[in-house]
Parts: sequence; C-alpha cells; structure tokens
Amino acid sequence: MNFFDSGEIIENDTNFVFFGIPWDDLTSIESTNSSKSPQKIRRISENLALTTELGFEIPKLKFVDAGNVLIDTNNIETNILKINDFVKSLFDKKRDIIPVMIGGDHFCTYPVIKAIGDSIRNPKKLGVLILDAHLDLYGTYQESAYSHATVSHLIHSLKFISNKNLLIIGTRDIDIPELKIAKTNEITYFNAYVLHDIGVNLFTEKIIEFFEKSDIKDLYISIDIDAFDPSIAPGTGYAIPGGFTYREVWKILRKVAKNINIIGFDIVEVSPCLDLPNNITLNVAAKIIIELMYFILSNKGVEENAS
Ligand SMILES: [Mn+2]
Repeated sequence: MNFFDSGEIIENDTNFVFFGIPWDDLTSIESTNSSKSPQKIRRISENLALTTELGFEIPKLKFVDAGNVLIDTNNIETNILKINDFVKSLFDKKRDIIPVMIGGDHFCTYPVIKAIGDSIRNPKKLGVLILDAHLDLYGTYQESAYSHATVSHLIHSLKFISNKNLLIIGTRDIDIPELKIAKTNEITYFNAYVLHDIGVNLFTEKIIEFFEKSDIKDLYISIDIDAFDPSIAPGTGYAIPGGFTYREVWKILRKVAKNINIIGFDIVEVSPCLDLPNNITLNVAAKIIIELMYFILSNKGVEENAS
C-alpha cells in the first residue's frame, strides 16, 4: 500500500519522494507509537479525495513512495547511518528530488537534515523551519544526547546550521534549561500565542523576513504534529493547549512556499494509538503533506486551477 496509491520508482519527472522512518525509540513518553504512522498515513490516504483544496489533481503532483527505512531498533548509530544512506540514495537517483519524511519521533529529523546538508551544493544557504510546541533544545535528556527532546539542539550543532538559519515556531511548553540554551545561543523562536496577537499574515511575514535577512535560498520544514492544537491533532504524546489550527498552518505553508524554495519537509510525532476513532490526526497529517506538496509545486510554475 502506497501513499495515495503512487508508484515507487523515481523517474526523470518525479517531484517528491515520500518515505517513512518507523522509529520511535527516542521518545520520552511510553504510550506513543509514532513508528506506526507512516503505514497508517498511507492507509488513510486511500480514503481521501484526489484533488487539493485549490483544485489541483493529486496524481499530477508526481510523487513516489519509496517505502520505509529499515530500522534496527537496538542501535542508534547504525540507524543514523541507515537514514543517511537512504536519503543520499534518493538524491543519487534525482538531484532535485524533494524528500517528504514521515516519522517516527522527532529525532528522525536530525539524520535527514544532516544527509540533505551533505547532499546539496550550498548548505550554508539552507534554512530550517521547525513547527513544534517544544524547543527540543535539551543538551541531554534522560541521560542521552540522542532524544526527540534534543533534536533542535543537534540540528543547531550541524556545521551548516546557526542561529541565523534555524527558526522554531509554535512553542508553548518550554522547560527552564531549554530557555537558557535558547538565550545563550540566541536561537529565535516565535511562541504560538504571537500568531493570535498579530494574526497569521503578519506572523508569516516575520518567518519569511527571518530567512530573507540571512539570505536563505532553500528551506527544510519539520512539522512536529504537536505544533497543531490538540483539538485538531490529539494523536500525539504531548498534547499541549494553545496550538495552531489546521487553517493557520495551511496559510503559513502556502505563503512560505511562495517566497522560499522548499527542498524537503517532514511530519513527525503522529501517534495513531492516541488518535480519535475517526483518525482526525492522521487526516491532518495526510492533508498537510499533500497540500504542502502542491504549494511547493505551484511555486515552481504549475498553475493553480482555482484560488
Ligand atoms: Mn519536537
């Protein structure tokens, strides 16, 4: 079963490659099962209609489903290497392919960004936008440097990432050590309430301005599902009130994609066992993936059928 019944082989005209990382060992909460979400999101996509909200036919997005990275749950270093090799193999098949990763817990984002940075020509022009209720900036968490709670810290430590090209938005559950790390390193984050204070349009302009100031050309977006308000996305380990609505995230992504070249994105921390019986969280994830694919493609010159 593939995402929206897509093919599996990357061709010359393929735009996106969907793949799963079924790995949730580095979460800090036991009742979650985000490792199951790649397969569940594939299954839920069977029930969704085949046009985007702006009327674009989904089969014309030209994406393939490359399956899942094979995860050896016992060895973190081995898994990081496997993810690295998997992502690099996608670029070997097509240089400008846009990877779309489905976690897994948020740690999965770190090896993906590392592999992308190592694969593109000018990683210093790469920006990273993280949507998350949390900063994930702990240096170590539960005595490990490898955790979903240290992922932003690890990303910030990459040689091509600094406080100039990393932005975190949607935060509203920040711990004291993380706040200190953010202050010391002058890491920029926009708390979720700011969107409600200034409105989604101005909020999005501030995001674009941040990356334009740093002369960023390419952007990777990592979406922790807990950036959404739990009323729309309850299926996640840390359900923190005060998050974004679906429409707010949709509007942010639409405008960001119009202004900055998006070269990859992910959705992580979707936990199917905590979802409602009608699979609302899986639907949010599947919809956002397909809508964002369309926003990226329309920015590359494909016309909008409706607006
Ligand atoms: Mn996170």
